[in-house]
Amino acid sequence: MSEENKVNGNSKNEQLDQFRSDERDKHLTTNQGLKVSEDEFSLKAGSRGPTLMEDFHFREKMTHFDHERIPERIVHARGYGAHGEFELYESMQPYTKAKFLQEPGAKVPVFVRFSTVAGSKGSFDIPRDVRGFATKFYTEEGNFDLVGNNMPVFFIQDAIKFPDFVHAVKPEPDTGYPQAASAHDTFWDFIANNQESAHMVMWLMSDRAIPRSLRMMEGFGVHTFRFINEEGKSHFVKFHWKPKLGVHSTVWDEAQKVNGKNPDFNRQDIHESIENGDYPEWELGVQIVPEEDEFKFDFDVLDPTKLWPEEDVPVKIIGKMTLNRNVDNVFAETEQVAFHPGSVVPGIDFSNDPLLQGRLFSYTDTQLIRLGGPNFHELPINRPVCPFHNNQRDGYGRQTINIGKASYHNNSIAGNSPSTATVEEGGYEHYQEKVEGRKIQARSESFKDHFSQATMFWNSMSEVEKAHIEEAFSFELSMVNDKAIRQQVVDMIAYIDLELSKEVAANVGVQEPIDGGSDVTKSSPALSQMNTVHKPDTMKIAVVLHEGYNDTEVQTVLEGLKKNNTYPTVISSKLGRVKGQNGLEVEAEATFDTGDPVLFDALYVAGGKDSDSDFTKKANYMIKETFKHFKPIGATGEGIAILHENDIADEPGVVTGKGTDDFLSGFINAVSAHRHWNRNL
Ligand code: HDE
Repeated sequence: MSEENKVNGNSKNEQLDQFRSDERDKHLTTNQGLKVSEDEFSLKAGSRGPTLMEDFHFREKMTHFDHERIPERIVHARGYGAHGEFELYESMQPYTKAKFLQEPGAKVPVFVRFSTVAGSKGSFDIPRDVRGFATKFYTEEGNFDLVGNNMPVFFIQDAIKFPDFVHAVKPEPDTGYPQAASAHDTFWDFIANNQESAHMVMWLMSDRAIPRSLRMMEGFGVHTFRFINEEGKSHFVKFHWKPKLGVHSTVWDEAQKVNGKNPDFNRQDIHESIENGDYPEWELGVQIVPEEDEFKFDFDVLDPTKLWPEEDVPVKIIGKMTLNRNVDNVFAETEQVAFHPGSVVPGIDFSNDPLLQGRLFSYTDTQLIRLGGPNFHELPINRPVCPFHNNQRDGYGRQTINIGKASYHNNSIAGNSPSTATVEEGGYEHYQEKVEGRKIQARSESFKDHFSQATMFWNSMSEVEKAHIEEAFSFELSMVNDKAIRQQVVDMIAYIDLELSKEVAANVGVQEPIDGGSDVTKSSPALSQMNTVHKPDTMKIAVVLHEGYNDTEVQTVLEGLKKNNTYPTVISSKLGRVKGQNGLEVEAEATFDTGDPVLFDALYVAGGKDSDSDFTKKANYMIKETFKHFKPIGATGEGIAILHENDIADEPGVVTGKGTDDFLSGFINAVSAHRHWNRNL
């Protein structure tokens, strides 16, 4: 185990250590422990003869290799995992008896897996898609899994429709494409014919679907859960993760290019930030509604296509999660981790949200096929840090060696153990909700308004965000071949906002809708990304220079950028040392070929006296792309002349000057702002 893995005295980390294996400085052996003397040549009858069956090492090695893959997750296949801890700020004792939510300052280990939803495991990182945000809290009372997304609502209201929805978004069955994209006929056909999706589709068309970083997105439990306190009283609760760096996105043109230039952009970004010690942090928030207030809203709290506006039900911040350790082995940890919304601890319970209810079945079922049997809870990443005992036995891959004869309850030969625990002893008791009703397959009347919150979302967007949503609808529908589907979707958008639907109609070659319109005027400012946190921290800055740059200016800027916790990368025509006019040497870590501007948050052009036309041409490309994606640009020295060729020096977020403190603070301010939307493009 590496030294840094030992540091934080984290109980999950200590447990995982028993399973870690360091192969360095060891002899190569078979799985039976036999030392191997030859690993390059199979056993043959003569050096030019046939391979012999007797070569047990070859057979074992090849057989194991042949079985290295397991089925990828049907959804959320492409994931990134990391370890960390959750620390409580404020006791939730009035609302829940969950032990890890009692003592301010108490910490529990966590494992988080982020994911895209539709794409397969080898797809790219920034499709237009929902992101999974699943957290396993390893508490002393057992594992609590908060299996959420980066959007607070969902496409459907009832779990029975999930297979249909997923079939529609996945590559079309007769062609096998498109990969990791909703921009195709079956997805939009599903949307138009299942209009409960209206609200979620607005989120999917918004900037939230193309996050700049996994570290810069919110997380939501989506469903209404329950908190149960010591007295047995229930409150409805919704969970939120709020990123300390704020919520930031890419723009669509940029995202598409990033996917080609670096398909691992998001995973590399978070991996590196953890390695650098810039640990990603989120605060945990809860919205709490007393059970008596269940019917006080103009929507049903059980409906997963509805959110609770933060202005109506404030988000109480109760703790912080820090991700501070990358996995040692992606397969063993990120791939084999098994989440389940039904993994709860005393004090947390479910609501009757029909989507949640169905999920409570699906997650165990899916692990049985994916992880090959019922013992996946014994895999190191899935084990709780508290003891677990029951009468479940045997099955594929069983690791526990249960001793004794009794594997049934009740028994007398083992003194009726393992014994059930009373509530006082920490036994889980389901909340005794009173339920009455006929068995029926129907949508509740209270679930029938599909458009009000979709309109509220639209009303809450800034002009820029609205423009992005319109562009996203136009892009996606332009990829739909069947004109009738395009028309149907546009007709549906009309019930969210008539103007929006008209604009989209004009862009995608269908009739303007006749019916539609909405009288919803409500908005929720908390939904707009414009109102988020802005910091320069961990922003990636491309620093473009050539031989003969101004040493003093470049040095001041590079040092200043680092001091402000940004990550500068020097880019030049070729890798290696680049000399300034007075002899300073800086290392170019990327070339124009590998350091594409879409991979950076901002650009600083220093140029250089000895630059040639090829350098200027490429620096100009960097400027144009960065400008087009609304990102900050700074220039000093010869860089200013290159900038002037583009006629953008007076545009917002473009900073020029000498490489002094003034320039630096102007540039850092521009970097903090992240995007400068009011440019003349
Ligand atoms: Fe999932 N979902 N889901 N889901 N989900 C899975 O479980 C399912 C839903 C979410 O990183 C699967 O282990 C149904 C909502 C995340 O390992 C599967 C329904 C939300 C992850 C499954 C939903 C989620 C999954 C596939 C509709 C946000 C990745 C692999 C009723 C609250 C977890 C697996 C990870 C994964 C079923 C809807 C979040 C098939 C039936 C709503 C973050 O069991």
